Amino acid sequence: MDKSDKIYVAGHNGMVGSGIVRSLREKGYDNLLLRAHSELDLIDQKETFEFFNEEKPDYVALAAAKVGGIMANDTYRAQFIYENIQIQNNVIHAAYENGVDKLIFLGSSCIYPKYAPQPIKEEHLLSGKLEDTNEPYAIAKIAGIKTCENYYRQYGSNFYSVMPTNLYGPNDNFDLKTSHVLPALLRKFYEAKVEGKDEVTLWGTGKPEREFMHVDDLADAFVYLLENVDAEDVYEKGISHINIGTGKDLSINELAELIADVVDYRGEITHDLSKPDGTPKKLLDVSRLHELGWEARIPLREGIQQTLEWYEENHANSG
Ligand code: GFB
Repeated sequence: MDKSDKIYVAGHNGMVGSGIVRSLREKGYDNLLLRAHSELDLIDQKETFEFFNEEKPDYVALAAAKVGGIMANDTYRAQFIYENIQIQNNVIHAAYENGVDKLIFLGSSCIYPKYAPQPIKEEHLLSGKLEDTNEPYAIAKIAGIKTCENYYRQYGSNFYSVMPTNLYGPNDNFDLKTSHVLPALLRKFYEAKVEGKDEVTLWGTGKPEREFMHVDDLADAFVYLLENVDAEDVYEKGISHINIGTGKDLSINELAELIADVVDYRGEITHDLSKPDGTPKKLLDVSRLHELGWEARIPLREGIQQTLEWYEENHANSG
């Protein structure tokens, strides 16, 4: 790869896309192609094809997607399946038609069966039933993995997918109805501390276990793979994608205690059992990623502290 290669980061205003942009810039890539949602609607096939035809990017980071936490996934089910399939189909096919050198598609660990063996290996894809709350999103992401794989198998396209674990960090969604658990708890504990409340309520039992990775780690892994790993390195090993995670997980109750400690909240923690738990556990097996030469670096406590500081600077006073 050349530092002046034209790299299109689809979804650059989101948490993942903005992390990838920061990482690419830090590493000296200075020809980034970026379009806000208001300038280019990737759900629109004609607009997307015209954009690729005009711009002819060399590389594509496909981080544009409709995402959200457990309740957003369960509520906006039609939008999650339609918008995600539409975006990825348009971008992947346009990349193929315009001879893109490499495309990496981002998914999520919810693609695996609800009761997959732990830690979850890439080979466990499509070996059992999915978790119902995020089935539409998971089906869309599985379709994206298979689209990349089969464009490689039929056309030889250098396209493949990476599946990050639950991510957090700057530019995350802190809306309590639609966010993931980590930003939601960070906000809840922060507000309880500032407003002197003596109770914070978690959704569900708090028993499910999750693995959390800071977006800067994910972005570093992504650029490492973009620079060093091709589609044939993935598919020739008999897998369709690469897991990206830290290899460590904890329960939601443990996460809540950790965030309470970072925020210095000393009140009570209660549970709203009318809310779903989702998958009981999803810890990724990251041995393939380690074999490829990359490991996560940011410890969870440090990442939460940094995200809290970002939240205080960017959101805390803006309501
Ligand atoms: O992060 P989260 O929304 O999504 O929830 P998933 C993880 C766990 O935290 C669930 C519990 O057991 C929630 O019930 N939880 C406790 C909370 N308190 C809260 C809260 O205040 N807000 C939220 N959001 N959760 C998503 C998938 O699953 O993970 C997506 O739906 C995607 O498709 C994403 O894969 C990474 O980890 O359960």
